[in-house]
Amino acid sequence: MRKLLLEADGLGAPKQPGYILGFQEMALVDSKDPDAKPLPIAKMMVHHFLYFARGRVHEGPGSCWRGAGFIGGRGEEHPLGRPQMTLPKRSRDVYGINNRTAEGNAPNWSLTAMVMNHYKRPKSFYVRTKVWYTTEQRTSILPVVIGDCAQLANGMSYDVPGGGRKGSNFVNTSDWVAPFSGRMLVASSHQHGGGKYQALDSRTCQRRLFKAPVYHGLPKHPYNSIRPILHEPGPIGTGAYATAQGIPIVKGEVLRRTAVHDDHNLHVASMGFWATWFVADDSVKRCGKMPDDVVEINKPKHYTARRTTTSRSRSCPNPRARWPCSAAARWRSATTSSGPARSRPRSGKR
Ligand SMILES: [Cu+2]
Repeated sequence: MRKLLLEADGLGAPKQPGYILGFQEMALVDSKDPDAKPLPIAKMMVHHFLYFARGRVHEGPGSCWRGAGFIGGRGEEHPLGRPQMTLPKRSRDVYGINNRTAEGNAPNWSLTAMVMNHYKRPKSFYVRTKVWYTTEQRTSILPVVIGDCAQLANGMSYDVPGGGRKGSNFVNTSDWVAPFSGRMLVASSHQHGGGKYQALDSRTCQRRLFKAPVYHGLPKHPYNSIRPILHEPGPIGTGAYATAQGIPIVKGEVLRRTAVHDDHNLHVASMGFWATWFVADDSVKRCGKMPDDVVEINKPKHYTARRTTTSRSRSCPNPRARWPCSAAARWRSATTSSGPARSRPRSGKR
């Protein structure tokens, strides 16, 4: 894992203050040629990229990552390097993330990159980031990470102990109280291997906002087939949604996130949080009408609904043995026993 400074010099990060309208690409490449082909994920696997513009204005309250200037990221659920945390084109004419300091300058960015090298030799590379950007005026988007902020010290991760009967679930949940009134424009669920789905509900309005599936790769997908296995294969997609109208959320409204994981097997460093984009709006009504323009934006073409495992401890006498013994054995069996592609995700039992 590396943390890199991207200076606001027009090369690392934008030189002019302005608005980030979305991220088109976050890719690993071999050269500075703008058309260089991204390195294959089977060779360089991106675990995550996280971009920050520390010190920028209009961060907005209520995020687990407040003060960090979070502006965007790519997880394993974006194997193609298109992070999807973006808006439909017409909304880019209206909204953007304010990329300027209180003094009116463009802030430096930083990039936290975790990449796994499968070239089996030391390898240098570039991270190519393409953003939609404007120096025109926009209404500020407030990126808010909704999770259990107590997990922040552990990088937002927690272990799922496993050991339950087949099909059993481990549920991690937390409540978030909206510190302002606004409209939620984007909501992107983040989970790792072992995740089944993550829900986001309004307790105040007694309604479900999203139930985000976890999409797994087919057996031949690089996540399942690359060796050596460096960690449990993650999803190739997770439920992510965008709406230009936005979901009305009033100040004080309580949202509950519910991350559901498989509890039959051990899952080290599981995650469950929502990366959201809001715009502040005091005109929203309590439990106002839900938008009718919600679209799902990160659903892969081919996937399986759930990784299935046949043996949890084939080569490990102690099923609770830590990685890599039991885990590697399970993943080996998992990669050979995934089911066929389904048209609809199957959700776990609660
Ligand atoms: Cu993660």
